[in-house]
Amino acid sequence: MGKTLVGGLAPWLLCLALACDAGAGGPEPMTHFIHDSDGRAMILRGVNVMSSSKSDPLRMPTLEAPDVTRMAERWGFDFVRFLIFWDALEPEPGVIDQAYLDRVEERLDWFAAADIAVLLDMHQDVYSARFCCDGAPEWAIHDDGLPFELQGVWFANYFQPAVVRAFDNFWSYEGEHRQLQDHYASAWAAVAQRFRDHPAVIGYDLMNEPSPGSAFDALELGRPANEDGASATFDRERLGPFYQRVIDAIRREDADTYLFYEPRYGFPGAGAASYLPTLSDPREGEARLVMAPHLYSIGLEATGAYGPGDSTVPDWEARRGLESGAAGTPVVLGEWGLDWSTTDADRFGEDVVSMADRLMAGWAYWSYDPGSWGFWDPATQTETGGVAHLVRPYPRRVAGEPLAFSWDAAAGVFSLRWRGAPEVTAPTELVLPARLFPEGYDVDLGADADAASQSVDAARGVLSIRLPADGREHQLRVTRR
Ligand code: IDC
Repeated sequence: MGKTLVGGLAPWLLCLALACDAGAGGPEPMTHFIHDSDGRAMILRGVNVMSSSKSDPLRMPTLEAPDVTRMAERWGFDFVRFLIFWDALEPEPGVIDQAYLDRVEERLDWFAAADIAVLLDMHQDVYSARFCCDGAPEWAIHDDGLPFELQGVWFANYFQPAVVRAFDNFWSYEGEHRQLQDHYASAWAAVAQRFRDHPAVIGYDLMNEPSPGSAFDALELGRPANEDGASATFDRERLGPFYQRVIDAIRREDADTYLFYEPRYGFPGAGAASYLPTLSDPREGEARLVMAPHLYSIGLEATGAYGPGDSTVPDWEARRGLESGAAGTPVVLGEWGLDWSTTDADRFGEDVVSMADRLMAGWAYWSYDPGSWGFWDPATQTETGGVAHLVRPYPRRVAGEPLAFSWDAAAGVFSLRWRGAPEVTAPTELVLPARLFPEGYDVDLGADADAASQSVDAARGVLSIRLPADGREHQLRVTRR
């Protein structure tokens, strides 16, 4: 055990010590997965639901039950990252609004009925609604009276003095506002107490894009990793201990739900290093911690073009691959997204989805909201260009250990390799969205053909394959007719 851990850490530490390029050596696919109650590895693919809830007085998304069916049946999704907000949850210190959780639960029931797994995401943008966006309740803002001037681009507000100070006060657990983190952790514990047995809920995303406040290093991108820098100090001394406090508080209520944590807000989303310390899961048995980073190309966002030299995706793949390997966690990309009307949107979209397949990582696209970032653009009354990339075959459940999978859209070929597990008897399930296979498909299971039994859920486009449970390696190919 000790040896494996050191073995896993060594290349990562070496890389930090040598400040080597994250791309050196080539990324490795994941070897850790989330498992369902049948012991199958879960590859989660879906959407964020939804930005519209940020500005809704009841903090609910503009989503109806038929949307949920559509997600599963039309797009082939089995995963939703559902936004919840501290200000709705704990409107007064120590008072949990159970009516808010009732509204959340109503939506969770829709997802459960569609067999969509839900990650509850405690969302914040720019600390709080007071400063433009969403997150903390009014009583949890301590900005020491510093100025705030609303900026045109939402994320520029992160650098306003009042916002920076509000974050600094939140992070300073040894300072006079330590009750902020205690409240935050207790609010999470209340969510866990309420939803630990809900069949849709797979995980809790502890905080959306935790911003380092005054520790934000604006010049970090492009520099080699620096263990002594402000970002590393923030990750080690602020963010890591904060996550650990929240993890411990949730685990007092809920031993089993997966806990998802994000690198700090800023350049890790574009491929820079995270310096988070290894977190510990106090549950009995295997840890259930998941790294849930975001991915956005700064170049694409800032200039509307994805330059040929943009190394966001390979940098991100290498960093997150090494970090998750060292931490022993699966990776689920909690957010990635783009405006599909921008130049080179197709190239970026394809780079991300094929990278995620290589890593065998899950993802939640940002977002299900209508518009040019989403699936349906009301302005043009058409599906966006994103649909061609987002609707894609994947193995939603694997009876054993996934070894590799890929989709060749031009050839119409999906391939999967996995190693069976003697104790897992439930079937492997592939999502093969009907729109990609208008004339159907052929399944080639090679040597396993005779032993396999297959069944299809046509409404959902899910093919289930049952093989005798053993520890052998299997391989299949699905070919479009
Ligand atoms: C964006 C919404 C946008 C809204 C803004 C602020 O798309 O309509 O004005 O939030 O509330 C993130 C955030 C996520 C952002 C998203 C896209 O987690 O909340 O949504 N994004 O900008 N981080 C990077 C990008």
